[in-house]
Amino acid sequence: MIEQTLSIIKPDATARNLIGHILSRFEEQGLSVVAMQMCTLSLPEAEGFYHVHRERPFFQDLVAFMCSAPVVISVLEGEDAIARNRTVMGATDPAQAGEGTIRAMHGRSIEENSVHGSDSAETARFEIDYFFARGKVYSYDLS
Ligand code: IDP
Ligand code: MG
Repeated sequence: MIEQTLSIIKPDATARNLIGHILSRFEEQGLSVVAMQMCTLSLPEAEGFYHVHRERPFFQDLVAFMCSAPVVISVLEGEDAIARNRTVMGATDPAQAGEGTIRAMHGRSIEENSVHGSDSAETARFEIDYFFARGKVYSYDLS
């Protein structure tokens, strides 16, 4: 099924000049960029985005990290885009991520792991709507 998912290139990756390389990985794996913005998140924006994690011990560190440098936020579209993006990203902890995944190649730690990707259809809808007005998302394959 053709789906859309939300991707974030995190501050550790933008700071190391990896935007183009990471976008290339998505495109090589059949994911198309259909909306994009670069910005530095505010603390309230990052807290709202990660609200499902608000009780976790790393929450404050995570939001501070996400606001520490610019991020590139994009909507990716393709066949099974949500699961496909998670496969291309690799496991949360770069030390556990499969060879050739973005996190294995570039992640610095379980927190500074270079990319975010939605984990379900419901999350993808919330996350896309969080950053993009619906009329601003181009679509190759969805009506
Ligand atoms: P995911 O990004 O692979 O979906 P989640 O469990 O949803 O992983 O966690 C969201 C983000 O929180 C991770 O990508 C990572 O940046 C950070 N994180 C997750 N677990 C830890 C941890 O144990 N310590 C510090 N940061 C963590
Ligand atoms: Mg997650």
